[in-house]
Amino acid sequence: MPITVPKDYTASDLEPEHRLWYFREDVGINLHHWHWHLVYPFDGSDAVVRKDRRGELFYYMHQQIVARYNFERFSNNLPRVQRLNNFREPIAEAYFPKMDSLVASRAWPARPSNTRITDMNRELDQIRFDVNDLERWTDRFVEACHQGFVMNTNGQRVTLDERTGIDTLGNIMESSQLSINRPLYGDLHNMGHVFISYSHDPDNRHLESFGVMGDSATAMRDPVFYRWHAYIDDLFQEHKQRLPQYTTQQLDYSGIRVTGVEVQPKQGPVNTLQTFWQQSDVDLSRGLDFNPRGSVLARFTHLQHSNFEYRINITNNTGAQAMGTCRIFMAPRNDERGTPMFFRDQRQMMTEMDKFTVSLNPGNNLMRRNSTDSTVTIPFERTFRNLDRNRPTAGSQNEAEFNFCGCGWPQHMLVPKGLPGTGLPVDLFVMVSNYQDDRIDQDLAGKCNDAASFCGVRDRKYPDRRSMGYPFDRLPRTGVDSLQQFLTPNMATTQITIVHTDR
Ligand SMILES: [Cu+2]
Repeated sequence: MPITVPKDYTASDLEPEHRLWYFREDVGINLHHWHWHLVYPFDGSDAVVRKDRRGELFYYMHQQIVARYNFERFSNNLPRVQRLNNFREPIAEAYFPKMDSLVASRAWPARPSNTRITDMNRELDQIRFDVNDLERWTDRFVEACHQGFVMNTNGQRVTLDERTGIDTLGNIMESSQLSINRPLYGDLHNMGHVFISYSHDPDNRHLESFGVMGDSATAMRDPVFYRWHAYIDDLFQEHKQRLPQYTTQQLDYSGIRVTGVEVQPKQGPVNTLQTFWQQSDVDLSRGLDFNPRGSVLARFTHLQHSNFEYRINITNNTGAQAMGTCRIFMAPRNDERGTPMFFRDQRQMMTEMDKFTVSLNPGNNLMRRNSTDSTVTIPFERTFRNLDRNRPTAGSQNEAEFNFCGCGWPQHMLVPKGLPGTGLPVDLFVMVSNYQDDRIDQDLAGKCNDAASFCGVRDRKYPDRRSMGYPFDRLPRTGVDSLQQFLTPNMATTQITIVHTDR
């Protein structure tokens, strides 16, 4: 007998933020986030923490979460998420997790509307920080971005260059033990989580533990997670905005033209994606600490979409075989007021859908790619796999690889929810970049790399030499105000719609 997780168990429709319950409380999304922080810990043995571009991946994976969340907000007639940029202001958004009434083995404290974060002094947890600290760390971070360098612990300047600057800043921001100067730059992102998670009991007088924001397995359930990360992302943009803009020469791939792109769902009209609700049963017995052991099935409702295929026409006029990297993104076409978005805004909502290598014959090529092959996602069965089945020996390399394979955006959340009726208007974007500038030569045999865009590859280099989020990670060249104006011949866009059926 499965335990049914009701659709509306944490709030009612009196709370507008509750419209996004299906995203925030999605078990798969939370599993992805937990796995990500598990395989990219911020402290521990150096061999585990010091992974290729891990600071940059911290920035990029969370930037993409905020982009996707904003997408979903537009699907629910809500405006973009507001940055939590004033630590002295009460937090309007409340969250009452209620997980104890389902399966969690401890009570997760709630945060009522308009709670403020205050100076923290929890003797037992040995946590003592002031709100001032967050403000000081913010200022130092922004100062580094504006000056273009950070100061290491020997008082030497380290330039924030185009290639490694974002990685340095990612490790400072989180912060990880790789931070170049923890005494100076502090621990902004993590402590923000901690401040919010103890906002109901900052000095432990009520003997209450931390709320959901204090654990990577549960943090994404809380609306404030996205306000916090919108703020973190905005700070990274202080650096990104100062990098040289990509020139048309850098963006283009001479001789390669993308002449058309469309999406064809399994059923239904071309260029229309369908979303709907689905009920699934998963075994949650691994998360429970009571006896007897055995299956504990939970039946929950989640977003789903019908699978589809990208069809991309590419002309190769180089006269020889050519290799390229196909990069697919999408973003809402209009803002929350219904007016077409400026490129500056739209680029930050560009949601990565897929990225793969293509081999192009001279002349015309039709590339077909299934949505289930996306390099940001892992299959539904992997997200909800049984962790006891085929589990390698504890502590072995194989076990580490097994754990790593659980990292990846859940396939059922690849397509943002649509709007009913005429649907949500979306710009689909495709680019074929020059493989010579993208390639990383390495052996990936036996490695999980199907969600490499968000998770990298364990103990290997990030399998794309470009900046993460390329070509949308920087401000556009002068004169570019719209996506159309941004395009070089090796790029194309198509207007598609996402239609949601509320059943
Ligand atoms: Cu995170």
